[in-house]
Amino acid sequence: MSHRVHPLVATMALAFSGVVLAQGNPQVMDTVNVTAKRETPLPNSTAAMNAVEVAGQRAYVSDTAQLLRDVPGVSLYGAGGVSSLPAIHGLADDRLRIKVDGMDFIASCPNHMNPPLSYLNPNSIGTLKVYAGITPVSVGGDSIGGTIIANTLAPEFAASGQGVMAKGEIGGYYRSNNKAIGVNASASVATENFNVTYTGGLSKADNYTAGGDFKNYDGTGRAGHTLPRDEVGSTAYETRTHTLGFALKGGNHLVEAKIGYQEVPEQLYPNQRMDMLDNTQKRFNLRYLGQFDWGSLEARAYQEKVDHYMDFGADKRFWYGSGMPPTGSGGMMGYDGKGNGYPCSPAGTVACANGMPMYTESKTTGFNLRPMSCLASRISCALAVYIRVTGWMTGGLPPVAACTPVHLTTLTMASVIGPLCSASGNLAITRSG
Ligand SMILES: [Cu+2]
Repeated sequence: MSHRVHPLVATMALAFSGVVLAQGNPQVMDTVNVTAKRETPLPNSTAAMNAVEVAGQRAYVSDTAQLLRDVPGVSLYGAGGVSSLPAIHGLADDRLRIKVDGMDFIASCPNHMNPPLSYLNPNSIGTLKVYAGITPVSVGGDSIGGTIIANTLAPEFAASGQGVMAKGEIGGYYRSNNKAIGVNASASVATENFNVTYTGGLSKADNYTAGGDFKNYDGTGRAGHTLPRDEVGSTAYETRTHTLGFALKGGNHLVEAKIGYQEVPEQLYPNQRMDMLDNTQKRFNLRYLGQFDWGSLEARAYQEKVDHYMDFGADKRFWYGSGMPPTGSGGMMGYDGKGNGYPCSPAGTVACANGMPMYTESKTTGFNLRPMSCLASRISCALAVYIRVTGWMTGGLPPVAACTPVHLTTLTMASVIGPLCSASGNLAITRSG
């Protein structure tokens, strides 16, 4: 014989039994800790990549900016083979702040052929962060479109008792379309307190080939130089990038020095009537990072020097001018009616212009200081000073040749204080003449 107990009856029985039990033996609960992640008041980065995530793309990426192509809100202007220009929500160039190892670079070339990310080899990337839109003051602010923070690999030190640690890596790739070949290598030797690291990469490529003919002519503007109708002219490039770093660690103090050297003998631009025929960047970056009872202090001093030369490359017309041979190049239709320029004389006139060479020298010197208090982790105070000297420009065409060399000195002082201090300031002084 079985009895069914109504659920309401069972509930009331349990409730009253609890009252009786509680009256007899008072229960004292253990301490209950409730934890939750504190909301970050500052905007988080839209995307962040580390060396491991980047490693999988090194085999087919020659252009560091291409690593950002899948980041929401980021698009890339395809320019030279290794100099894509990132745009965040449609804003690019000087509307973005791009920091490389804490250094603020801008393109020295007036055509922005050498953007900051082009100075990094993809295999040297340690971390890559994108702030699309609002940028936290902790990374400097001062950008309308957003900020890109690229850092090379952080120095590694041997574990206690490990002795000397040595590691290295070598890689390479080959792409058949444009005969692109690249090699990269890194090596480091470290003790518990000292690290020396080299990273480098070489890449070289010819013009790439389209899926089929996309034009109905073979000429390039240079007599005797033609291109197949499926070959995209002015897409070849060659780069050589080297970075040597030293780091010294003692207790809570770290001192780093990094020396960078990049040479680009050639990078041609299919979207510009101009090509980069030589670009050399030398940079030196000295950093101190210390941890104290009150927080941390980061100080940095750096200098970048760029020598830039651009002119019409091999796949573009070199002789221009409205006159007819022998003193003119042949005008728009060329001396032969096929658009080819005539090597006329005397050069440097309206009727006969031999290319349009432009040289730019620039030197950027920067200092920044960033104390961070651990007592109020939302406060980040930074003081940065940038001094920029941009050199001179000369050219072959009369309008440019007539320009006097341009010297530009820019002094920027920026002080940034976090949201709790609710104040920020930026002072920029530009002098040209
Ligand atoms: Cu240029």
